[in-house]
Amino acid sequence: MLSRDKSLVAAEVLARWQHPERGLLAPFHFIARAEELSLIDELTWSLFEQAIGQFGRWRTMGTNLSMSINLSADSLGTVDLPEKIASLVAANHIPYDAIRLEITESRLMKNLKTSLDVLARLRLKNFGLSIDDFGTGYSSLAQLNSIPFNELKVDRAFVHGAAADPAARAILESSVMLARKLDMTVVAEGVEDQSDWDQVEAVGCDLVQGYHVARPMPADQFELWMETWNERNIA
Ligand code: G
Ligand code: MN
Repeated sequence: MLSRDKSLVAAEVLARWQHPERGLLAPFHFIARAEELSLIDELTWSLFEQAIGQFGRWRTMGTNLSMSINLSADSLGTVDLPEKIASLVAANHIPYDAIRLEITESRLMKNLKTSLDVLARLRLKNFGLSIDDFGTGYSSLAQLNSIPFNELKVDRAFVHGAAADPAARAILESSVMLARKLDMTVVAEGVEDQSDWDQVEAVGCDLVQGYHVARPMPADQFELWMETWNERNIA
């Protein structure tokens, strides 16, 4: 994720499955199934351990990057989740506010009641909370206001191509306005080209993410990319 001056603010952890026959699979192909089979907690936790460990090593190298990690709404029923995440993060010497937890809007709204307590306790510990794929989940204003999110990520359906699509642009603009009123940071997902970049800049998004910035890449490659990004882009 980049800020408007193109400085690197955060990186999102993206799950991939190296399948022996089907090649490299994106989350679309396995997350919903893992949720159905109640395997999602195990998968998420394995990702957390790998990602937080890696992030701890990057922080020791001196970066003050944040890390965004996707959390399934299904996991928010686990009462000891805030303590579990907190001890992993603390063990790696990472401040809680350098971690942003992303929860998909549509799945969250289905079991909001049971999730609220866990979300509130995560936020009290100072973890960042992001509402992901915003615009696809029909949250009401009252619901949004009842959850302590501090970041809203507009779904790429309303970002990529928005310059030429008045309906998408209307949703993008209203999402930015809403986030402002609720005092949340706004992230535009799916910025794939310069025209998307210009559009999200014009409507006032705070942060930008997408193929135009970088394609998803393995951690060792990202380490090199990160080292040179600021040098290449900030005069
Ligand atoms: O639901 P969530 O926003 O966490 O989805 C992230 C997924 O979106 C990742 O698997 C990633 O590969 C994909 N992605 C990231 N940036 C872009 C982009 O600019 N365009 C498209 N089409 N997909 C993207
Ligand atoms: Mn996400």
